[in-house]
Amino acid sequence: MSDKLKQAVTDLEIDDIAPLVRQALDDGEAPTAVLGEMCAGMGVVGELFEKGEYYLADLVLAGEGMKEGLEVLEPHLKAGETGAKGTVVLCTVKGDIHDIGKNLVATMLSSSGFKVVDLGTDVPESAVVEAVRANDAVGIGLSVLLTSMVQSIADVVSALEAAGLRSKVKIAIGGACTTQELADKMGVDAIGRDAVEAVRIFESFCA
Ligand code: B1M
Repeated sequence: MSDKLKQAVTDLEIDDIAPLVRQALDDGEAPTAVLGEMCAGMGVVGELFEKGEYYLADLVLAGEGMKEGLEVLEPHLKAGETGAKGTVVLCTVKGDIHDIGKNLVATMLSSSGFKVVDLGTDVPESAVVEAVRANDAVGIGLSVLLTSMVQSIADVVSALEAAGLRSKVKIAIGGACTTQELADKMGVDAIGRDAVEAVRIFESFCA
């Protein structure tokens, strides 16, 4: 596979991203491989931002490009949508508005047979509890990218405990700032490093 797509994301060649995704799919590349290439480009964008070579406006641009690419990719990833495996409540935690990774996890879970209740971004713990109750969810996926917002994970756990729901639902976290150590500290059940691993985790929760 060429790394044209990764390069286009890295170089913020936003208008090239969706056409390159289309071309890769036409060339017979697996949708998950195309996705991996886009994510790799986004990783480099993050590194350049950290080094001070890219600015916030560049992150916004990269985010827009990813969304355009994903619009082309998502119908191909969603082929197996049924909802039969159970319901997962998914969101980005309170204080955090990053949603590209969460949206990918939602797509992969749906395509693997889960019903996904996506609450969006910057979601308070009360909304998570309400959604778990209303949808009889088997799992919760929390996306967390900002180190400053990890306390929001503990807030969800505490709110579930207070509502008497903690033992009925498994929680997985994921996103740039999450680690196994953090998962242990916050009292959640698993950490998913990418969208494919997230699917494996929720499948294991249902087994
Ligand atoms: Co922000 N940002 N950002 N940002 N941003 C990061 C996260 C950062 C690491 C960049 C950096 O400094 N290197 C840094 C956080 C540092 C930290 O706290 N450790 C950062 C910062 C500081 C900020 C702001 C504070 C900047 C500012 O305002 N000064 C601000 C915060 C706003 C807020 O949330 N309150 C901010 C804003 C933004 C934009 C809005 C401009 C934009 C987001 C656009 C959007 O999401 N709609 C943005 C972007 C694009 C990024 C980076 C560059 C890319 C994130 C991304 O989309 N990656 C990011 C750098 C990085 O992550 N290396 C960065 C691609 C995506 C596919 O990967 O989200 O990791 P990811 O998801 C993966 C896995 O992590 C996993 O699966 C996904 C698919 O494989 N996964 C899960 C994710 N969620 C999961 C949930 C699960 C399981 C797996 O549940 C079970």
